[in-house]
Amino acid sequence: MKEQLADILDQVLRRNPGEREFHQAVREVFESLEPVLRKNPQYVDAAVLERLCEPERQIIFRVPWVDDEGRVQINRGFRVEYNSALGPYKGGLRFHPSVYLGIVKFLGFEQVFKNSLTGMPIGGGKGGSDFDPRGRSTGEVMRFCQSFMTELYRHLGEHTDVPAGDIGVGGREIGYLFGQYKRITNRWEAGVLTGKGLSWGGSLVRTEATGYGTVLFAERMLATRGASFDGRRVVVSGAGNVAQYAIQKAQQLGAHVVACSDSTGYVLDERGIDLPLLQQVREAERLPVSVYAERRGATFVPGRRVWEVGAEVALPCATQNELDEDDAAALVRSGVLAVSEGANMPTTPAAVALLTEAGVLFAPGKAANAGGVATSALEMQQNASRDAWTFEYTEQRLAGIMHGIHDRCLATADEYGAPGNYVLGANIAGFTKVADAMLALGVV
Ligand code: NDP
Ligand code: 2IT
Repeated sequence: MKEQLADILDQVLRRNPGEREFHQAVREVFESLEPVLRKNPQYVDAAVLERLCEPERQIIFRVPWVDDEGRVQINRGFRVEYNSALGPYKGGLRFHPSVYLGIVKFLGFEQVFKNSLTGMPIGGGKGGSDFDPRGRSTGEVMRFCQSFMTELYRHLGEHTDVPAGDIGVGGREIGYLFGQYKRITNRWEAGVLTGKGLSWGGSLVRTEATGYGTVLFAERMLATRGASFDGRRVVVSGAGNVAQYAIQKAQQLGAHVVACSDSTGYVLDERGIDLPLLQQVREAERLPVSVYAERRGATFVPGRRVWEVGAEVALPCATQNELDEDDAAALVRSGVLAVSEGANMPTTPAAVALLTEAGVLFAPGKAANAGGVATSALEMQQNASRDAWTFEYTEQRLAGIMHGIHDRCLATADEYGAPGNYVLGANIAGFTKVADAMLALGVV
């Protein structure tokens, strides 16, 4: 079985040259699957793995737009419709200069397993563009979003493919994308995008859901060792959507959140992060975290990673491969108890190994950050029934889903003889549901 897995992985690497992040994501899942394939040879016979490594559809398109100086700009747009065995393609759009096919495929691959873990009827997809929204005016962002949707709309639909936000795509961008979709199709089709504003079809708690879910997962994980967030020193990376609401929920649970970051460096604020000020700086004014530090009288450390300050709970909420072996070693030296991934694949494989060997509780992103997409599915549910739920009810649903994912990961890890291994539990539990659906649907 090991050899068969190695052969399939080899094929994946050969067929997708240069897509480093995609290779990493596939390799990480494959490392968990040997016991499940041994027990279920039908998955091997039906080439489920080979099919899972080939997206159902990959769309790449030109996005032309005109900047404020009247110059024509060209970006590249992507949508990888990865797997629809469990439901319509579902997953975010990322606007960041580092976006290329390998990033979108890694995110789409992860999304398939994550969405399966939520227990909701959603398949996996991901998209985005190498457009860099930083330094662009609101008018430029709007024209870019309109051009992007002018091509993408024909591939979308509430029963077909339902995008949402990711890095560089928040409420503002979803508004422009939704507006253009509505204009082109002449349909007020709320279920075609999630993360919408509350007055035009959005769901309460969607904005908070990813960060909240990451902390709720970590809370449940800490409880398995009789521990909690109360009084703990917490460090968060990133300062965007996921980071902000991870900070908020951790603070609600009594944690002392002392640091966060962005691509320019990190802020150390021993008095505890002042979230309203951080949101004023990052959301309202779209400025770097150094401005927060200046206004707050906190320390800003340029060009370094936040992990060096040490923490009892670490929440990586920025981007892929942002916590490496050295960072993990620094965290272990500082006595870290748990790491819960708010971002997608933020911890390098060597860092995961080091944390696991040191006995640190480790929650992989496809389980810990699933609260965002799960609440997107709740938004779709409200849209389909033309209903709007309360904050309390929606948050209760989110908590139930996160606890369910946690417990399923743990039970699956136990079943396969790896107690406490959330990586193995998440990969196998996520895989099994999709694999069974793919078998049932025939060779498609
Ligand atoms: P935002 O755009 O709101 O924030 C991203 C944050 O990460 C910013 O602080 C940004 O800093 C920082 N960042 C981005 N790229 C880099 C980089 N290459 N190096 C260092 N810092 C970087 O995005 P989100 O908060 O929505 O997303 C954060 C992570 O969470 C991503 O991995 C995303 O895939 C994942 N995620 C998001 C979900 C959601 O619902 N939004 C759901 C599940 C996962 P700067 O502004 O300086 O670039
Ligand atoms: O990575 C993710 O799960 C997201 N960016 C959210 C996807 C969604 O459809 O809400």
